[in-house]
Amino acid sequence: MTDTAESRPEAAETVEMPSASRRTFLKGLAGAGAAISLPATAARANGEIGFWAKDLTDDKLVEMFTTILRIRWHERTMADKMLTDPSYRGYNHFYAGQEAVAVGVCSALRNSGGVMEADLVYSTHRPTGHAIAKGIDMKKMAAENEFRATGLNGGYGAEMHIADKSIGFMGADGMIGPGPVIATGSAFAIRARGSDQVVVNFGGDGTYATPHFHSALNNSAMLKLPFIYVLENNLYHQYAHYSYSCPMKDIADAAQTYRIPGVVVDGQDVLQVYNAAKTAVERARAGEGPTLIEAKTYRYYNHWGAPGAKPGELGAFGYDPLAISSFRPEREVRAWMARDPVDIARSILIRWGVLDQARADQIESDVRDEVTEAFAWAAEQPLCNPEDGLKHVFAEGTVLPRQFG
Ligand SMILES: Cc1ncc(C[n+]2csc(CCOP(=O)(O)OP(=O)(O)O)c2C)c(N)n1
Repeated sequence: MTDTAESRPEAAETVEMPSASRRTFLKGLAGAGAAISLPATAARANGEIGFWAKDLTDDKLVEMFTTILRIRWHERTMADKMLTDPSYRGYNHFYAGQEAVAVGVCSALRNSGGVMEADLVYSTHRPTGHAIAKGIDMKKMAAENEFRATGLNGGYGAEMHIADKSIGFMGADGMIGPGPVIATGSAFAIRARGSDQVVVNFGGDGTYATPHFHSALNNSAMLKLPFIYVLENNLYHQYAHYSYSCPMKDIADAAQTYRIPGVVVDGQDVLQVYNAAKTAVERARAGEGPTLIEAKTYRYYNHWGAPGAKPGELGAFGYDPLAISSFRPEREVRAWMARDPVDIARSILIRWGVLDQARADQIESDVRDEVTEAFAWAAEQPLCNPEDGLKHVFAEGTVLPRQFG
Protein backbone atom coordinates (compact mmCIF):
# COMPACT_ATOMS: atom_id res chain seq x y z
CA MET A 1 0.00 0.00 0.00
CA THR A 2 1.27 3.48 -0.82
CA ASP A 3 0.82 6.28 1.64
CA THR A 4 0.68 9.14 -0.80
CA ALA A 5 0.76 8.99 -4.49
CA GLU A 6 3.94 9.82 -6.34
CA SER A 7 3.40 6.88 -8.65
CA ARG A 8 -0.33 7.07 -8.99
CA PRO A 9 -1.64 7.28 -12.53
CA GLU A 10 -4.25 9.86 -13.47
CA ALA A 11 -7.68 8.82 -12.25
CA ALA A 12 -9.01 8.15 -15.72
CA GLU A 13 -7.47 8.47 -19.16
CA THR A 14 -10.83 9.00 -20.78
CA VAL A 15 -14.29 9.10 -19.35
CA GLU A 16 -17.51 8.02 -20.94
CA MET A 17 -19.85 10.91 -20.54
CA PRO A 18 -23.37 11.05 -21.88
CA SER A 19 -23.84 14.22 -23.88
CA ALA A 20 -25.93 17.01 -22.52
CA SER A 21 -27.48 18.30 -25.72
CA ARG A 22 -31.10 17.78 -26.62
CA ARG A 23 -30.01 16.38 -29.99
CA THR A 24 -28.07 13.60 -28.29
CA PHE A 25 -30.91 13.14 -25.89
CA LEU A 26 -33.20 12.56 -28.85
CA LYS A 27 -30.59 10.35 -30.51
CA GLY A 28 -30.54 8.31 -27.31
CA LEU A 29 -34.27 7.93 -27.61
CA ALA A 30 -33.84 6.81 -31.19
CA GLY A 31 -31.46 4.07 -30.18
CA ALA A 32 -27.99 5.55 -30.60
CA GLY A 33 -27.26 5.19 -26.87
CA ALA A 34 -26.31 8.01 -24.58
CA ALA A 35 -22.61 7.49 -24.01
CA ILE A 36 -19.91 9.37 -25.87
CA SER A 37 -16.21 9.74 -25.15
CA LEU A 38 -14.83 12.89 -23.60
CA PRO A 39 -11.18 13.35 -22.67
CA ALA A 40 -10.69 13.54 -18.91
CA THR A 41 -8.62 16.66 -19.51
CA ALA A 42 -11.81 18.46 -20.47
CA ALA A 43 -12.45 18.56 -16.75
CA ARG A 44 -9.56 20.97 -16.55
CA ALA A 45 -11.22 23.12 -19.18
CA ASN A 46 -9.58 26.40 -18.26
CA GLY A 47 -6.30 24.83 -17.24
CA GLU A 48 -6.56 25.96 -13.66
CA ILE A 49 -7.50 22.81 -11.76
CA GLY A 50 -4.77 21.22 -9.67
CA PHE A 51 -4.45 17.44 -9.48
CA TRP A 52 -4.80 17.53 -5.71
CA ALA A 53 -6.23 14.04 -5.38
CA LYS A 54 -2.80 12.53 -5.98
CA ASP A 55 -1.68 13.92 -2.64
CA LEU A 56 -4.53 12.53 -0.56
CA THR A 57 -3.53 10.02 2.08
CA ASP A 58 -4.76 6.46 1.77
CA ASP A 59 -6.94 6.96 4.83
CA LYS A 60 -8.66 9.94 3.29
CA LEU A 61 -9.22 8.07 0.01
CA VAL A 62 -10.75 5.15 1.89
CA GLU A 63 -12.94 7.54 3.86
CA MET A 64 -14.18 9.09 0.59
CA PHE A 65 -15.00 5.66 -0.84
CA THR A 66 -16.75 4.70 2.39
CA THR A 67 -18.85 7.87 2.31
CA ILE A 68 -19.90 7.19 -1.29
CA LEU A 69 -21.05 3.74 -0.16
CA ARG A 70 -22.81 5.20 2.86
CA ILE A 71 -24.88 7.46 0.61
CA ARG A 72 -25.57 4.66 -1.88
CA TRP A 73 -26.81 2.25 0.78
CA HIS A 74 -28.78 4.94 2.58
CA GLU A 75 -30.65 5.64 -0.64
CA ARG A 76 -31.16 1.99 -1.56
CA THR A 77 -32.32 1.07 1.92
CA MET A 78 -34.76 3.95 2.07
CA ALA A 79 -36.13 3.20 -1.42
CA ASP A 80 -36.66 -0.43 -0.42
CA LYS A 81 -38.45 0.63 2.75
CA MET A 82 -40.76 2.89 0.79
CA LEU A 83 -41.53 0.01 -1.58
CA THR A 84 -42.00 -2.77 0.93
CA ASP A 85 -42.89 -1.44 4.37
CA PRO A 86 -46.37 0.11 4.61
CA SER A 87 -45.63 1.43 8.09
CA TYR A 88 -42.62 3.41 6.87
CA ARG A 89 -43.35 7.15 6.86
CA GLY A 90 -40.27 8.57 5.15
CA TYR A 91 -39.93 9.83 1.59
CA ASN A 92 -37.03 11.16 -0.42
CA HIS A 93 -35.76 12.74 -3.60
CA PHE A 94 -33.12 10.05 -4.10
CA TYR A 95 -29.50 11.00 -4.74
CA ALA A 96 -28.21 7.58 -5.90
CA GLY A 97 -26.02 8.06 -8.99
CA GLN A 98 -24.78 11.48 -7.88
CA GLU A 99 -22.75 10.38 -4.82
CA ALA A 100 -19.35 11.35 -6.22
CA VAL A 101 -20.42 14.99 -6.49
CA ALA A 102 -21.35 15.40 -2.83
CA VAL A 103 -18.34 13.42 -1.60
CA GLY A 104 -15.83 15.09 -3.96
CA VAL A 105 -17.00 18.54 -2.87
CA CYS A 106 -17.39 17.94 0.88
CA SER A 107 -14.01 16.17 1.08
CA ALA A 108 -12.44 19.49 0.12
CA LEU A 109 -14.28 21.34 2.94
CA ARG A 110 -13.84 21.85 6.68
CA ASN A 111 -16.68 19.87 8.23
CA SER A 112 -16.58 20.59 11.95
CA GLY A 113 -16.53 23.49 14.38
CA GLY A 114 -20.07 24.83 14.00
CA VAL A 115 -21.28 27.77 11.94
CA MET A 116 -18.38 30.02 12.97
CA GLU A 117 -15.65 27.55 11.92
CA ALA A 118 -16.92 24.96 9.47
CA ASP A 119 -17.35 25.59 5.77
CA LEU A 120 -21.06 25.95 5.08
CA VAL A 121 -23.17 23.89 2.70
CA TYR A 122 -26.56 24.98 1.44
CA SER A 123 -28.42 22.04 -0.02
CA THR A 124 -31.48 21.37 -2.16
CA HIS A 125 -34.70 19.35 -2.25
CA ARG A 126 -32.39 16.35 -2.93
CA PRO A 127 -30.30 16.65 0.23
CA THR A 128 -29.54 13.27 1.81
CA GLY A 129 -26.30 12.74 -0.14
CA HIS A 130 -25.01 16.23 0.68
CA ALA A 131 -25.91 15.73 4.34
CA ILE A 132 -24.09 12.39 4.63
CA ALA A 133 -21.04 13.76 2.78
CA LYS A 134 -20.93 16.72 5.20
CA GLY A 135 -20.91 14.27 8.11
CA ILE A 136 -24.45 14.22 9.41
CA ASP A 137 -25.47 11.63 12.04
CA MET A 138 -27.23 9.02 9.91
CA LYS A 139 -29.35 7.70 12.77
CA LYS A 140 -30.73 11.12 13.58
CA MET A 141 -31.31 11.88 9.90
CA ALA A 142 -33.16 8.57 9.44
CA ALA A 143 -35.34 9.49 12.45
CA GLU A 144 -35.96 12.98 11.07
CA ASN A 145 -36.97 11.61 7.71
CA GLU A 146 -39.57 9.49 9.45
CA PHE A 147 -40.98 12.39 11.50
CA ARG A 148 -39.56 11.08 14.79
CA ALA A 149 -39.23 13.38 17.79
CA THR A 150 -35.56 12.49 18.32
CA GLY A 151 -34.73 13.29 14.71
CA LEU A 152 -32.23 15.96 13.80
CA ASN A 153 -34.86 18.66 13.71
CA GLY A 154 -37.44 17.22 16.08
CA GLY A 155 -39.25 15.41 13.28
CA TYR A 156 -40.83 18.60 11.90
CA GLY A 157 -38.52 19.14 8.96
CA ALA A 158 -38.08 15.74 7.34
CA GLU A 159 -36.17 15.26 4.12
CA MET A 160 -36.50 18.69 2.51
CA HIS A 161 -35.66 20.59 5.70
CA ILE A 162 -32.91 18.61 7.39
CA ALA A 163 -30.14 20.75 8.87
CA ASP A 164 -27.23 20.41 11.27
CA LYS A 165 -25.39 23.62 12.01
CA SER A 166 -22.72 21.83 14.08
CA ILE A 167 -21.18 20.46 10.88
CA GLY A 168 -22.01 23.47 8.72
CA PHE A 169 -24.89 21.75 6.97
CA MET A 170 -27.15 24.77 6.77
CA GLY A 171 -30.12 22.95 5.42
CA ALA A 172 -32.00 21.36 2.63
CA ASP A 173 -34.40 23.64 0.80
CA GLY A 174 -37.67 22.62 -0.80
CA MET A 175 -37.78 25.81 -2.87
CA ILE A 176 -35.93 25.93 -6.17
CA GLY A 177 -34.15 29.27 -6.33
CA PRO A 178 -33.62 31.10 -3.06
CA GLY A 179 -30.82 28.83 -1.75
CA PRO A 180 -27.93 30.53 -3.60
CA VAL A 181 -29.08 33.98 -2.53
CA ILE A 182 -29.14 32.94 1.13
CA ALA A 183 -25.76 31.24 0.64
CA THR A 184 -24.17 34.37 -0.83
CA GLY A 185 -25.58 36.31 2.14
CA SER A 186 -23.73 33.88 4.40
CA ALA A 187 -20.56 34.33 2.35
CA PHE A 188 -20.91 38.10 2.78
CA ALA A 189 -21.26 37.67 6.57
CA ILE A 190 -18.18 35.44 6.63
CA ARG A 191 -16.19 38.09 4.77
CA ALA A 192 -17.46 40.79 7.13
CA ARG A 193 -16.32 38.72 10.13
CA GLY A 194 -12.89 38.19 8.59
CA SER A 195 -13.29 34.41 8.73
CA ASP A 196 -11.65 32.10 6.19
CA GLN A 197 -14.76 29.90 5.87
CA VAL A 198 -16.14 29.04 2.46
CA VAL A 199 -19.76 28.62 1.40
CA VAL A 200 -20.93 25.98 -1.06
CA ASN A 201 -24.33 26.07 -2.65
CA PHE A 202 -25.56 22.93 -4.38
CA GLY A 203 -28.15 23.42 -7.10
CA GLY A 204 -29.57 21.41 -9.98
CA ASP A 205 -29.66 22.23 -13.67
CA GLY A 206 -33.18 23.49 -12.96
CA THR A 207 -31.73 26.44 -11.06
CA TYR A 208 -30.07 27.92 -14.14
CA ALA A 209 -33.32 29.53 -15.28
CA THR A 210 -34.01 31.18 -11.93
CA PRO A 211 -33.05 34.81 -11.23
CA HIS A 212 -31.38 33.63 -8.01
CA PHE A 213 -28.69 31.72 -9.92
CA HIS A 214 -27.62 34.88 -11.77
CA SER A 215 -28.01 37.17 -8.80
CA ALA A 216 -25.82 34.90 -6.66
CA LEU A 217 -23.06 34.67 -9.27
CA ASN A 218 -23.18 38.37 -10.07
CA ASN A 219 -23.09 39.55 -6.45
CA SER A 220 -20.47 37.03 -5.36
CA ALA A 221 -18.29 38.01 -8.34
CA MET A 222 -18.70 41.75 -7.75
CA LEU A 223 -17.89 41.37 -4.03
CA LYS A 224 -15.32 38.54 -4.49
CA LEU A 225 -17.15 36.43 -1.94
CA PRO A 226 -15.92 33.00 -0.72
CA PHE A 227 -18.71 31.27 -2.62
CA ILE A 228 -18.83 28.11 -4.75
CA TYR A 229 -21.85 27.18 -6.83
CA VAL A 230 -21.88 23.44 -7.46
CA LEU A 231 -24.41 22.84 -10.19
CA GLU A 232 -25.34 19.16 -10.42
CA ASN A 233 -26.44 18.71 -13.99
CA ASN A 234 -28.36 15.43 -13.91
CA LEU A 235 -29.95 16.36 -17.27
CA TYR A 236 -33.50 16.76 -15.96
CA HIS A 237 -35.36 19.16 -13.77
CA GLN A 238 -38.22 17.07 -12.54
CA TYR A 239 -39.28 15.52 -15.86
CA ALA A 240 -37.96 18.06 -18.39
CA HIS A 241 -34.55 17.94 -20.08
CA TYR A 242 -32.45 20.98 -19.20
CA SER A 243 -32.14 21.97 -22.85
CA TYR A 244 -35.69 23.26 -22.53
CA SER A 245 -34.60 25.98 -20.14
CA CYS A 246 -30.90 26.58 -20.89
CA PRO A 247 -29.45 27.59 -24.28
CA MET A 248 -25.98 26.17 -23.51
CA LYS A 249 -24.68 22.63 -23.48
CA ASP A 250 -22.35 23.45 -20.59
CA ILE A 251 -24.11 25.52 -17.95
CA ALA A 252 -20.64 26.36 -16.60
CA ASP A 253 -20.33 28.73 -19.60
CA ALA A 254 -22.59 31.09 -17.65
CA ALA A 255 -19.56 31.90 -15.48
CA GLN A 256 -18.01 33.85 -18.35
CA THR A 257 -20.73 36.49 -18.00
CA TYR A 258 -19.61 37.12 -14.44
CA ARG A 259 -15.87 36.84 -15.21
CA ILE A 260 -15.34 33.97 -12.77
CA PRO A 261 -13.97 30.46 -13.37
CA GLY A 262 -16.54 28.04 -14.78
CA VAL A 263 -15.50 24.41 -14.68
CA VAL A 264 -17.06 21.26 -16.10
CA VAL A 265 -16.30 18.01 -14.30
CA ASP A 266 -17.28 14.39 -14.68
CA GLY A 267 -19.59 14.09 -11.70
CA GLN A 268 -19.24 10.30 -11.67
CA ASP A 269 -15.54 10.50 -10.79
CA VAL A 270 -15.05 11.58 -7.18
CA LEU A 271 -11.43 12.56 -7.76
CA GLN A 272 -12.23 14.88 -10.66
CA VAL A 273 -14.88 16.52 -8.52
CA TYR A 274 -12.48 16.77 -5.58
CA ASN A 275 -9.79 18.38 -7.74
CA ALA A 276 -12.17 21.06 -8.98
CA ALA A 277 -13.65 21.65 -5.52
CA LYS A 278 -10.26 21.92 -3.85
CA THR A 279 -9.09 24.44 -6.44
CA ALA A 280 -12.26 26.48 -5.91
CA VAL A 281 -11.92 26.28 -2.11
CA GLU A 282 -8.29 27.48 -2.22
CA ARG A 283 -9.35 30.38 -4.44
CA ALA A 284 -12.25 31.32 -2.18
CA ARG A 285 -10.16 31.10 1.04
CA ALA A 286 -7.50 33.28 -0.54
CA GLY A 287 -10.10 36.01 -1.12
CA GLU A 288 -10.07 35.58 -4.89
CA GLY A 289 -13.80 35.10 -5.23
CA PRO A 290 -16.35 32.56 -6.46
CA THR A 291 -16.28 29.59 -8.83
CA LEU A 292 -19.05 27.83 -10.72
CA ILE A 293 -18.55 24.06 -10.97
CA GLU A 294 -20.86 22.08 -13.24
CA ALA A 295 -20.80 18.36 -12.46
CA LYS A 296 -22.28 16.19 -15.21
CA THR A 297 -24.17 13.45 -13.43
CA TYR A 298 -27.39 11.46 -13.33
CA ARG A 299 -30.02 10.30 -10.86
CA TYR A 300 -30.79 6.60 -10.93
CA TYR A 301 -34.23 6.89 -9.36
CA ASN A 302 -37.16 8.96 -10.44
CA HIS A 303 -37.53 12.63 -9.62
CA TRP A 304 -39.28 11.84 -6.36
CA GLY A 305 -39.81 8.62 -4.39
CA ALA A 306 -39.39 5.20 -5.88
CA PRO A 307 -41.89 4.75 -8.75
CA GLY A 308 -40.44 2.41 -11.36
CA ALA A 309 -38.05 0.84 -8.82
CA LYS A 310 -38.14 -2.75 -7.56
CA PRO A 311 -37.14 -3.84 -4.05
CA GLY A 312 -33.55 -4.99 -3.92
CA GLU A 313 -32.68 -3.48 -7.29
CA LEU A 314 -30.83 -0.26 -7.96
CA GLY A 315 -32.53 2.39 -10.09
CA ALA A 316 -35.95 3.09 -11.53
CA PHE A 317 -37.03 2.29 -15.03
CA GLY A 318 -40.00 2.44 -17.31
CA TYR A 319 -43.22 4.34 -17.09
CA ASP A 320 -43.60 6.84 -14.28
CA PRO A 321 -47.22 7.17 -13.22
CA LEU A 322 -46.50 10.53 -11.61
CA ALA A 323 -45.33 12.07 -14.86
CA ILE A 324 -47.33 12.76 -18.01
CA SER A 325 -45.29 10.12 -19.79
CA SER A 326 -42.06 8.22 -19.29
CA PHE A 327 -39.58 11.06 -19.32
CA ARG A 328 -36.33 9.29 -20.08
CA PRO A 329 -35.34 6.21 -22.04
CA GLU A 330 -34.33 3.14 -20.06
CA ARG A 331 -31.17 2.79 -22.14
CA GLU A 332 -30.08 6.26 -21.05
CA VAL A 333 -30.45 5.23 -17.39
CA ARG A 334 -28.47 2.05 -18.07
CA ALA A 335 -25.73 3.93 -19.96
CA TRP A 336 -25.19 6.17 -16.94
CA MET A 337 -25.35 3.24 -14.53
CA ALA A 338 -22.50 1.68 -16.51
CA ARG A 339 -20.37 4.60 -15.28
CA ASP A 340 -21.26 4.19 -11.66
CA PRO A 341 -19.54 6.44 -9.10
CA VAL A 342 -19.14 3.53 -6.66
CA ASP A 343 -17.46 1.33 -9.28
CA ILE A 344 -15.26 4.16 -10.53
CA ALA A 345 -14.03 5.05 -7.02
CA ARG A 346 -13.47 1.38 -6.17
CA SER A 347 -11.48 0.66 -9.32
CA ILE A 348 -9.30 3.77 -8.98
CA LEU A 349 -8.40 2.86 -5.39
CA ILE A 350 -7.65 -0.73 -6.33
CA ARG A 351 -5.53 0.48 -9.27
CA TRP A 352 -3.65 2.81 -6.93
CA GLY A 353 -2.99 -0.03 -4.47
CA VAL A 354 -4.98 1.70 -1.73
CA LEU A 355 -7.53 -1.13 -1.47
CA ASP A 356 -7.91 -4.66 -2.69
CA GLN A 357 -11.21 -6.24 -3.67
CA ALA A 358 -11.60 -8.11 -0.37
CA ARG A 359 -11.14 -4.96 1.71
CA ALA A 360 -13.51 -3.01 -0.56
CA ASP A 361 -16.14 -5.73 -0.09
CA GLN A 362 -15.63 -5.66 3.68
CA ILE A 363 -16.08 -1.89 3.77
CA GLU A 364 -19.28 -2.20 1.77
CA SER A 365 -20.61 -4.90 4.08
CA ASP A 366 -19.80 -2.79 7.17
CA VAL A 367 -21.54 0.22 5.62
CA ARG A 368 -24.65 -1.84 4.92
CA ASP A 369 -24.74 -2.90 8.58
CA GLU A 370 -24.30 0.70 9.70
CA VAL A 371 -27.18 1.87 7.50
CA THR A 372 -29.46 -0.97 8.61
CA GLU A 373 -28.73 -0.08 12.22
CA ALA A 374 -29.54 3.60 11.59
CA PHE A 375 -32.95 2.79 10.11
CA ALA A 376 -33.69 0.25 12.87
CA TRP A 377 -32.83 2.83 15.55
CA ALA A 378 -35.02 5.43 13.84
CA ALA A 379 -37.99 3.07 13.65
CA GLU A 380 -38.00 2.73 17.44
CA GLN A 381 -38.05 6.44 18.16
CA PRO A 382 -41.21 8.26 19.29
CA LEU A 383 -43.14 10.18 16.66
CA CYS A 384 -43.31 13.96 16.95
CA ASN A 385 -46.48 15.51 18.35
CA PRO A 386 -48.66 17.19 15.75
CA GLU A 387 -49.75 19.62 18.54
CA ASP A 388 -46.17 20.85 18.80
CA GLY A 389 -46.06 21.79 15.12
CA LEU A 390 -46.31 25.49 15.86
CA LYS A 391 -43.30 25.49 18.17
CA HIS A 392 -40.21 27.33 16.99
CA VAL A 393 -42.11 29.68 14.69
CA PHE A 394 -41.39 33.39 14.94
CA ALA A 395 -44.57 34.49 16.72
CA GLU A 396 -46.70 32.93 19.42
CA GLY A 397 -50.27 33.84 20.26
CA THR A 398 -53.28 34.59 18.15
CA VAL A 399 -53.40 36.53 14.93
CA LEU A 400 -56.85 37.72 13.90
CA PRO A 401 -57.68 37.22 10.25
CA ARG A 402 -58.18 40.55 8.48
CA GLN A 403 -58.26 41.93 5.01
CA PHE A 404 -56.05 44.71 3.74
CA GLY A 405 -57.45 47.86 2.12
C1 LIG B 1 -40.00 27.70 -6.45
C2 LIG B 1 -40.28 26.26 -6.80
N1 LIG B 1 -40.92 25.96 -7.95
C3 LIG B 1 -41.20 24.68 -8.28
C4 LIG B 1 -40.83 23.67 -7.45
C5 LIG B 1 -41.13 22.21 -7.82
N2 LIG B 1 -39.87 21.50 -8.13
C6 LIG B 1 -39.34 20.63 -7.25
S1 LIG B 1 -37.91 19.97 -7.84
C7 LIG B 1 -38.04 20.83 -9.28
C8 LIG B 1 -37.00 20.69 -10.36
C9 LIG B 1 -35.62 20.75 -9.84
O1 LIG B 1 -34.71 20.44 -10.85
P1 LIG B 1 -33.18 20.50 -10.63
O2 LIG B 1 -32.82 21.77 -9.95
O3 LIG B 1 -32.53 20.25 -11.94
O4 LIG B 1 -32.87 19.34 -9.61
P2 LIG B 1 -33.12 17.77 -9.76
O5 LIG B 1 -34.48 17.50 -9.20
O6 LIG B 1 -32.99 17.40 -11.19
O7 LIG B 1 -32.07 17.15 -8.94
C10 LIG B 1 -39.17 21.63 -9.29
C11 LIG B 1 -39.55 22.51 -10.41
C12 LIG B 1 -40.17 24.00 -6.25
N3 LIG B 1 -39.77 23.06 -5.39
N4 LIG B 1 -39.89 25.30 -5.96
